[in-house]
Amino acid sequence: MPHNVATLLDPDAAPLADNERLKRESDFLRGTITDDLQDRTTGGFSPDNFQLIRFHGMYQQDDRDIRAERAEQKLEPLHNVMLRARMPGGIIAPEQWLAIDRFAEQFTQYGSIRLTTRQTFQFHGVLKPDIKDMHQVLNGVGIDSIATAGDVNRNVLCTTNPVESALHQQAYEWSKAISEHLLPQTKAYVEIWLDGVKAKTTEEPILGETYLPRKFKTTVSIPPNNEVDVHANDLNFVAIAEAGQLVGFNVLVGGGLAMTHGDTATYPRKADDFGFVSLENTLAIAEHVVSVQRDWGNRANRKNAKTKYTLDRVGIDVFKAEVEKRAGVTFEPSRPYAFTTRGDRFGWVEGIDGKHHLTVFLLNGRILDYPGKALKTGIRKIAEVHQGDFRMTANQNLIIAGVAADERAQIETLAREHGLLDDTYSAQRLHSMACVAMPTCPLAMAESERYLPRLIGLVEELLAKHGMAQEHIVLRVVGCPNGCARAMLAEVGLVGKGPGKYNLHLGGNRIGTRIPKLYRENIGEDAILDALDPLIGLWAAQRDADEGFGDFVIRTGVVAEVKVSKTDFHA
Ligand code: SRM
Ligand code: SF4
Repeated sequence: MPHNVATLLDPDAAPLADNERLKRESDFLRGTITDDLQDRTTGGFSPDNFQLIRFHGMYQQDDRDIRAERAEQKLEPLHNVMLRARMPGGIIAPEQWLAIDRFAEQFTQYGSIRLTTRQTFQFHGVLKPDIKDMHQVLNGVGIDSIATAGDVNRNVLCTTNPVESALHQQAYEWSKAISEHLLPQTKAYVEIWLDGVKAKTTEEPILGETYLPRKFKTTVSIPPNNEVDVHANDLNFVAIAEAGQLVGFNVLVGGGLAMTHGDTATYPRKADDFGFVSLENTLAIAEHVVSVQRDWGNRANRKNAKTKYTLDRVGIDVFKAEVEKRAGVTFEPSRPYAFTTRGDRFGWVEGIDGKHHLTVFLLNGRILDYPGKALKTGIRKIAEVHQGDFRMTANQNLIIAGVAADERAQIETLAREHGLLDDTYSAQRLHSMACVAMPTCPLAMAESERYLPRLIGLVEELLAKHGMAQEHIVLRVVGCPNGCARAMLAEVGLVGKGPGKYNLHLGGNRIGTRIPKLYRENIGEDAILDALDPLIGLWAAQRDADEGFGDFVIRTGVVAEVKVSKTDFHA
């Protein structure tokens, strides 16, 4: 019996989610966006278009810090959009950087460029009259924002490995090819934002006319670095190389990190190993993991719609067999590989091609000129002289890549002058990350990006108190259980519950292959520190050689290990 939506769900008991209606009625993602764009009586979009602009890479937002004040003045919220660009593998050329720097400065509410946990950048606070210009400026330098949000395959990540340049180039080409293969075919983006010729779209051969049941995320990774955090993603291609040449990929399916507070039917889940595929079968496998999820994913309940829930509902073997049948490809046994790290290599490294690469730490990926640290100006000045490219890492940092030996000194001077290189940063700081949250994220329940600097200082004090000042804990904070800074793969993960209140999860590991378990619920800063203080003390006293904090709390039974999310995570 085919496992399609009709057979897996009782249509009477479970009507389709409203997003299904609006996708179906949208004429392949056009909706009435153009009409809304011309309506200057409001800065916002109608409810359906509010959803549809996401497929074009934008979210309607407003500044939550000033929402109440505007309401008192009987003004509508200051509607604007956040734009997220499509940058497979996170590579951006200097001339592209200069264009986005100019746009951010002149036309965004905050003036910032925000690097994300998925190797791209966001503009926050673009007003309606400037939206079309924004797309045209980006298009002028070869950047688009197609399918960076909405129920589609999102920006495809690729490990930023500048050292093994040949292998990286091959893996990067695959991330671009997969991204392009899975892109929507509709010309709505070109028509609406670039004034392209109207061309009737008649089908979406891969995504289908109602697109996917939910967002879908893909990576290409190069072991041993798990920077991309494969277990946060629906579909992962783990590069298998022989003598420095890519020969194929191990395929991992069904990762995802979001949950909903109080709903035990939702949980973060690791991806399952489906096996090895050769290069010539890669696109077919990508296409049919997507097509099976398209047809079998839950279109009634968006909270249970992602691939991870489809796998748990139909069974891994059934899902995998259907992919094999549709693709006409049989997975081979997985090839050996190991992830041993997922952090960025800060400072200079030399690649095997003799080029030099400088990774700079950018707290939360927020690029602005701060007092004493003119980060944005610094990157602009580097872009003006840099001959190589920039690479945005999945840890919200930036690599100035492909620097010739005789240009290294100039780049380093500019980086130091503008606070992009700071040797005083602790290991703890370099391993901490937060999502955006307030004031732009409408879903934030607690502060995250704005809280992280303070929290890092407090954790640094605890480490120093126990003689561990040189050590680090992979610390990630998210403002709500959607988990955008991947707290559900951290050694210590804080998940926003309400203003100043977080759930404290412990027991992820340093390489991102274990999900942390709830340890304390709905606690404020004092209780967080009270919980961590004795545990860090025990870790300092009793750890095995080089044992990470997450491994320690699992080994000593502080929290139980999450092995099978569906049964263990909420137990
Ligand atoms: Fe996310 C929604 C920011 C990576 C899971 N995410 C949002 C929105 C757009 C809020 C909204 O829907 O209105 C946030 C915008 C905040 C703002 O003002 O910018 C937002 N997510 C981000 C970013 C910018 C966080 C960051 O600090 O870098 C990341 C952008 C990535 C990108 O470039 O595409 C970001 N989001 C993630 C990740 C991590 C990852 O993919 O590696 C996750 C967890 C992995 C996963 O998907 O399971 C993630 N974001 C979500 C979810 C929960 C999805 C779900 O399965 O239920 C939402 C809410 C939703 O989709 O309904 C969400
Ligand atoms: Fe917003 Fe929640 Fe994502 Fe943070 S985790 S950016 S608060 S949706």
